[in-house]
Amino acid sequence: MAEFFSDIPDILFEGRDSKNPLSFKHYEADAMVEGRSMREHLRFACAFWHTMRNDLSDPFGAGTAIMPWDDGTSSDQNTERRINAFFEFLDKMGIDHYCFHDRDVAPAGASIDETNRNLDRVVGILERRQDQHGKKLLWGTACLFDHPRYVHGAATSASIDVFAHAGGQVRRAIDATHHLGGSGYVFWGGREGYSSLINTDMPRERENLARFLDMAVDYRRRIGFEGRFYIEPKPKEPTSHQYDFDVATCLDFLREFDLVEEFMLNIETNHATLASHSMEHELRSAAAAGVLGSIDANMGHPHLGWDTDHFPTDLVLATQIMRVVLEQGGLGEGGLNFDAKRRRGSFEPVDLFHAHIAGMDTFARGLKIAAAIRSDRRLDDAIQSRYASWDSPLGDSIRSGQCTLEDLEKHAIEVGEPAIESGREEMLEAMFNDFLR
Ligand code: XLS
Ligand code: NI
Ligand code: NI
Repeated sequence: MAEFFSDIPDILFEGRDSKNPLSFKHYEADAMVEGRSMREHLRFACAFWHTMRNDLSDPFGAGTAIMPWDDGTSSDQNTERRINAFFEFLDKMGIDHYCFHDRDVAPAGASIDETNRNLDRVVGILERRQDQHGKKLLWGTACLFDHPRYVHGAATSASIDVFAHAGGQVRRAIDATHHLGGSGYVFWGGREGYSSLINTDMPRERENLARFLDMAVDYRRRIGFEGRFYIEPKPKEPTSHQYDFDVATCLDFLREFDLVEEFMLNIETNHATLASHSMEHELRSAAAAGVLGSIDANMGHPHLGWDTDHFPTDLVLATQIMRVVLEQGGLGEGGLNFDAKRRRGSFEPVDLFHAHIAGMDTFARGLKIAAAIRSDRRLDDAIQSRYASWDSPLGDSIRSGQCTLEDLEKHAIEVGEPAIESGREEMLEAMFNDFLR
């Protein structure tokens, strides 16, 4: 029963010639691409914190979002109404998955006991709504950055008491995720980094973070939670340096502390750009190490240097992302979570629909284009032929560790000055562009 968005129709696929803004032009959930439905490839998820809790305030002004279902209180009724509005939204959008932080869905209480009771109650509501609406939890997480006690971090706080609070909170957030059948649980560093090195014992904080994650792995095992654990890299903001800086830094950390078997990565586009990487770089780095698990689909603004969480509407970007995802055979239990918010000026409820439609259609189109690029093969062949000299006996001996520097010298004398070939960068970029239609 439509209650909160009664003036908005179900969003349906109408095809690329439709002029109806409240329809999909490209996302056709059951259409097949490379032998799988778009729904399965894309596994879209909606972020409760942005879609239901973000009032669109910014450091310079108050919230603008019109949310008739939300009276701004932490009452039980309001908490439940928000959840009801959310599931109605998911239904109308045809989005199958969602993600939340513990504190987005359930308010903190005056004591740990009361906070836990609030969360338990809400988990019961979420469970019923999931069943009624046929929705799934992609991942849950704990908000370890909002409360003032986490001002200096949570698992990397200078205070062992804060560390303990964070541990208890993560325990309950994993319980909630487990209870709701979540397919993953995310650790985003929040304030796990430093504001300044003048007061920071960096090695100790990194070690503490590793021990914290160890305990989470141990807990997961004991309760039998089989969902994936993800780390979400981010280089900075709100800290000036975050320990999960980027994919390479996370991999180094996970390997150093012997955690690499236990974690995959949830990679966010705007975090990649904050780290001065392209999203494709981050995805390829993770995929090569077998840890590309899930994606926070958003994008930054080219002129702004912070995590603006724009909805992803860049077709080139979506195509690059889906090309990597297709190459690794999909995201498995992961998905594309719109960790994205509307602009402050897009404050009407209908803008939530426009924003998600824009993101979903962009990715559907990116998926189709990426599949076309793959079946055409010219771009893949260009890379393969560029490295063709490595498919040789010398290449085999280098890869197998047999080859010595003397062998290389002998080979160099034999072949003489190598013939160097053009990289054809612009030709290939033009070829890529030809697919964007
Ligand atoms: C913040 C992060 C956050 C995580 C979940 O920048 O993207 O939203 O995805 O805690
Ligand atoms: Ni995120
Ligand atoms: Ni982010």
